[in-house]
Amino acid sequence: MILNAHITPGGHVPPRRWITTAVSAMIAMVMAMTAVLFTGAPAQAANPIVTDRFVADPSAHVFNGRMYVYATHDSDNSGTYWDSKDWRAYSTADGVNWTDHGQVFSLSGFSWATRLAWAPAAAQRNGYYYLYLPVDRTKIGVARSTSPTSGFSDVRGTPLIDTARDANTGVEPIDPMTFIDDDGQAYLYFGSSRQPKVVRLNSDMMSTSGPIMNVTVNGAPGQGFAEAPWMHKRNGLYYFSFSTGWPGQIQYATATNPLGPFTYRGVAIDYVNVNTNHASLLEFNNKWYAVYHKKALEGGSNHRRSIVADYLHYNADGSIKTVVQTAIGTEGPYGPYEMITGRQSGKAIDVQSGSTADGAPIIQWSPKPLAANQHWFFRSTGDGYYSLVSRNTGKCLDVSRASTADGGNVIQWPCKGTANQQWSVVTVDNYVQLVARHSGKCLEVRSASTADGAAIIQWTCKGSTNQQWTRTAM
Ligand code: FUB
Repeated sequence: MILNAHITPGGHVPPRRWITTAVSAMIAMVMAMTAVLFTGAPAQAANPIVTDRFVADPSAHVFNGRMYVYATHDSDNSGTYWDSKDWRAYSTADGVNWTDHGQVFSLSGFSWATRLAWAPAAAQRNGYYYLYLPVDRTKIGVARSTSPTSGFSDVRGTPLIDTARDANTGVEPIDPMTFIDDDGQAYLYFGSSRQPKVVRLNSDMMSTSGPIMNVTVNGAPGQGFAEAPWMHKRNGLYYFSFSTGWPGQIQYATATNPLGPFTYRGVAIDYVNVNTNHASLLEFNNKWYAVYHKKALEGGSNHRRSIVADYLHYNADGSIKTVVQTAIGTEGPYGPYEMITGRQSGKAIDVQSGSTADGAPIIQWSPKPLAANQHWFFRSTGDGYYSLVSRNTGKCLDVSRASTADGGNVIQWPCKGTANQQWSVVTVDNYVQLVARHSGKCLEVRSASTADGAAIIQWTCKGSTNQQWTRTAM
């Protein structure tokens, strides 16, 4: 059951914060009581998607029209190592509102496992849901249930993969990923220590078929694969993505065969602010998502990570556009987004310091293609004007206090559809002017400055180059 409505009727996104104060503790208690009354406790929506605890290593899957995310439980570790003891699940029907399903399995469910409940994987087949769970850094077990969120048990009673028993597991068979191809063949990818592995699964999804094989990725720069393999298929092409190390990027490679060999194509997710990177790339409700982890809550660290979701986009040639990491996540528009650069300065319209606050000043800054605070979505009002929505925050470019004066400040503010947040786009040669609906004044770089940090303001339109802009698709 979805319990949280995280957007108030006015469309204002409440601040996201980690619960630390006594007042918040009381709120948490009430929320916990609510959780007892209902089947799922509320989680937050914008990034991170879970705010009441640390969770990591998302394995995201669409089952029956809903996205489920299975996670390592970082709040359950010592804080100095990845020594978690259980796994949790979250789900969403719309990519925005998340339901917390609590713990789905723990180390104690495997009689043969002792420690290190690491990155999970999941699959659905034949009326069952399967979790693939790496433990002890040496084994992967399978738990099965008829529900995606509860009732899982060890179906084999022994590991599916075991370094002590199986050939070619590699030294560290961790980070499983299950992929069922269109022809019904299922694969289990896993691995660390620079060598990804793959093995076919039988249709029972709890036994393997044939040998464990090495996955080859050709052409990756640097050291290539480190951990966190992920497989997805799009337009008949197999995309194999993985983390490159500690810290790591999520790089990806493609092939026409799920077993490879794969050819390096690029970076799907750049470095995050913790020393591991782990991502799911998937399509859900006709949009593509990157679900990954980073430090996003107070008290976060390399071992206390949080799961975030951002949209994933492709270029026309099937290559992945490196994910733009945002605060608003999938609450913001899907896009397309644009960078807006000044004709005179060549600098980009930028929310100062990537602030998420209401009222943050809009300035110009040197273009940074992956900076979400320099990306804007032109949302049509339907009558000839546009709101310019920040990719980072989902907030709108706004003339402060609806000033009509020359020099009126331009800020970000929650979108509310008022005329001081609406702009007409007037083409001048190969450039555009952006004219505020309420004042008729033009967006400009104050005093025609070419410096980083110069304020963006409104001024009487005069056709000068500091009032002209280039729009570039990102
Ligand atoms: O959570 C433990 C380990 O950290 C995972 O197995 C790796 O992918 C890394 O994210």
